[in-house]
Amino acid sequence: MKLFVYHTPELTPTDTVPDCAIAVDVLRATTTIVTALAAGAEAVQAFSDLEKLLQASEAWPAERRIRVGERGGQTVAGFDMGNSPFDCTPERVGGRRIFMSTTNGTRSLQRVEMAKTVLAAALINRQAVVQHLQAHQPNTVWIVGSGWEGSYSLEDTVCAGAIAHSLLSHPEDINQLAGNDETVAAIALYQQYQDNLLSLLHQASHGKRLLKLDRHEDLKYCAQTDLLDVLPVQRELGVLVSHRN
Ligand code: 3SL
Repeated sequence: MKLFVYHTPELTPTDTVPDCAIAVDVLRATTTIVTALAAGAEAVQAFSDLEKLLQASEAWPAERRIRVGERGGQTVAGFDMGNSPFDCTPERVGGRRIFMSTTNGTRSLQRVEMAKTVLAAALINRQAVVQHLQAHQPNTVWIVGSGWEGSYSLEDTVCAGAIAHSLLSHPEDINQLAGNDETVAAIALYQQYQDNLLSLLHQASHGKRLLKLDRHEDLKYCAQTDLLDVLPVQRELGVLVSHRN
């Protein structure tokens, strides 16, 4: 297995697709996707474009859909929910399809949607992702951070590092596993912060943005590792369902 970390969707190669692509948006889209599926949502359908989301969701029975829209950390006017994982209770999302568009996370999912296998990862489901990779041994894996509007984010890189680090049986295996320098750097970031992930999220620029919006509890939740044994897998273009390990 060769693992490549890309910090943003824009940095992924455009002339090839991997066997397995893993989209990461710790704050907060992929954390919310994992939580919604754990709470019994039928599926999460991701859109980068709000208009396309509204059109597609119109065709779905109103009582079986939830429209999640986030821009700049805030709920989009007219949408049912913003992007907080705390909104994803079984009462609210159980049995429903989530139609979701967020500033960055749904864009990275869309960027890798042509890969043979597409997964969504966050810190809260790190172990579920690792188990899948260990069981299936794809030849090439991309972990794609969502960043913020084209720029680097600490929280997505540390999650990439957490996944990569768990794949190493011995430290020297890094030479075999790492497909690019970003992978080595992500592992080093994780090693530095693994016992203090919440403080890293507090230092992250998007973490600071969310704290200004009073989302302290969201950061605490998103900083937890291996909380849920849920693996979001793309079943059809843009539609993620839960694959329980
Ligand atoms: O950028 C995104 O996709 C969102 O996850 C941002 S937020 O955490 O909902 O503000």
